[in-house]
Amino acid sequence: MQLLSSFLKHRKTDEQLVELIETLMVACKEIALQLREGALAGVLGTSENVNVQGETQKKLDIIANDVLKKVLLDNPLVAGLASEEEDDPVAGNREGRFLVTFDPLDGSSNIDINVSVGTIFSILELREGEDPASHGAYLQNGRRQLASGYVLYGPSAVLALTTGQGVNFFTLAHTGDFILTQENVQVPAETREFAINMSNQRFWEPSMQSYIGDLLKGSDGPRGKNYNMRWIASMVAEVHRVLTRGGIFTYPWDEREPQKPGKLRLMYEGNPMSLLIEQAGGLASTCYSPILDVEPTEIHQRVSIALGSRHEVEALLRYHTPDQ
Ligand code: AHM
Ligand code: MG
Repeated sequence: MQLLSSFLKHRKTDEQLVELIETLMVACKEIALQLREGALAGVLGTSENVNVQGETQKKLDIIANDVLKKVLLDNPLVAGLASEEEDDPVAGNREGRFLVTFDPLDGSSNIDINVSVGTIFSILELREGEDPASHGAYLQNGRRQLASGYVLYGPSAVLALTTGQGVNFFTLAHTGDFILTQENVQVPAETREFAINMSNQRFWEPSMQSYIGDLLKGSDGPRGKNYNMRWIASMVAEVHRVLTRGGIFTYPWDEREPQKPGKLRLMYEGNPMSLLIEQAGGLASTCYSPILDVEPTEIHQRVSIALGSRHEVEALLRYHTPDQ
């Protein structure tokens, strides 16, 4: 039985990074407890607030954000943080070394129906001379992430973590420890499973229409196999499925908001998930180029996402190249 911290120390992970990850897990354990109590703790339902994305915040969005903020800002290693639920970055310790971006409770439309949600996080290093209260400090490309991961709050709470040396799963035990339960996770290269919100079909680009159209043709179509579809509306749960048994998950650009390339956010959804997927041997793309190569221009910027099993994402990319 291997605990999270001893596993990381054995791998000679930077000690300060280990300390920061442990701090993040203190917050995630608290969030897991609040979620478990649900209606008993009076935490379900909607608040009066609207976040920077124009979305009405759930009570638990705010609770999870406050827990993460408080726990992180108490750690002197944290120079600053940026959250889906905060308009602007929040500065931490003057001597701090790390920046943390996070979606405190992803998939929160699922809270009231008791379906899986999760916390997504990304860890960056503060660059010399940058101000952790400024947006610019966080605008680093995804390949600069020191670590990323999520905690899925499902039937069990599971941490998927990468520090750039592969991906490992840790399960939250009743003792309060995260214990290694799967080492060196690999996304199978082939799949027969896709995940997309089909109700948006009429708004997609023609290339996405043809790709999904061909999947739906099954074994008689050009892809030559029958596909199954899943949609949980909780990216953490979808990515966990993809990491566990393969698949492709996509939330593409659609024509309703041409200025916003997709629904999901780059800095605390696209980048951390893409690092996990690449570290597990899969691919993560905007449908045109790797997500991790996108140069961010805004903390809350959106990105079109297609990630998962290598051969399936490669097939999707062929539909999006100009000569197809
Ligand atoms: P959120 O961060 O506001 O929860 O939104 C992100 C979620 C993802 O978890 C999920 O993949 C997607 O939104 C679901 O969108 P839709 O409502 O179109 O099904
Ligand atoms: Mg989210």
